[in-house]
Amino acid sequence: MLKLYGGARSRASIIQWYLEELGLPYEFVLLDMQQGENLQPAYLAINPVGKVPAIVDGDFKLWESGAILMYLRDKYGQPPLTVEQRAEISQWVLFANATLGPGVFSEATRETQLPRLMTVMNHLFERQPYVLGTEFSVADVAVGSLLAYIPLMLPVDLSPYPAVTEYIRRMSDRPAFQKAIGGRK
Ligand SMILES: N[C@@H](CCC(=O)N[C@@H](CS)C(=O)NCC(=O)O)C(=O)O
Repeated sequence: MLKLYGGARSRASIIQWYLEELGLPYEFVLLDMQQGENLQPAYLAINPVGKVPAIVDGDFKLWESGAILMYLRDKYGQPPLTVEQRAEISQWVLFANATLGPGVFSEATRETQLPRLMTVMNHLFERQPYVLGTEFSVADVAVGSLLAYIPLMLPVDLSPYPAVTEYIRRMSDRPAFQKAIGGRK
């Protein structure tokens, strides 16, 4: 069975959300990060960087949440993607991890980046319910998880961006989201 390695309140929840959406059986291996279990040789053999999440699927090991999401989509998602569809999903997954997350969660950049990024996302969700249009996809897991973490983790007011707030509510209502992330802080 596929193993997902994570810590309590870690980015492993993002992967867990998608595994739940896919309906795949998996084992969540909870590492005691407080005790540095992620830096012990047994886990460093899976991810030499010592960060979570990571997965082991048969003999295959993979780390970095964006890469894991794309792998799961490619291996277990339906229908198969064209090169262009896959590139567009990669765009959003990379945007979430390299632009949205660092821009909003870093205090140094939040003041300038949050309004800029939320304005773009608000316009997008005024036009369509999901990141790619009318269908939920792994791009929503990547982008939606980070957006949902904003009100859970940051003292910021999202009321100027009602379409983003409504999108977060839509994502949070999904049973798979509830199971993996819920409303926890
Ligand atoms: N870019 C990585 C970030 C991974 C990351 O920073 N994970 C944190 C937990 S959310 C971690 O493992 N921290 C432990 C440490 O840095 O030792 C990803 O998206 O997978």
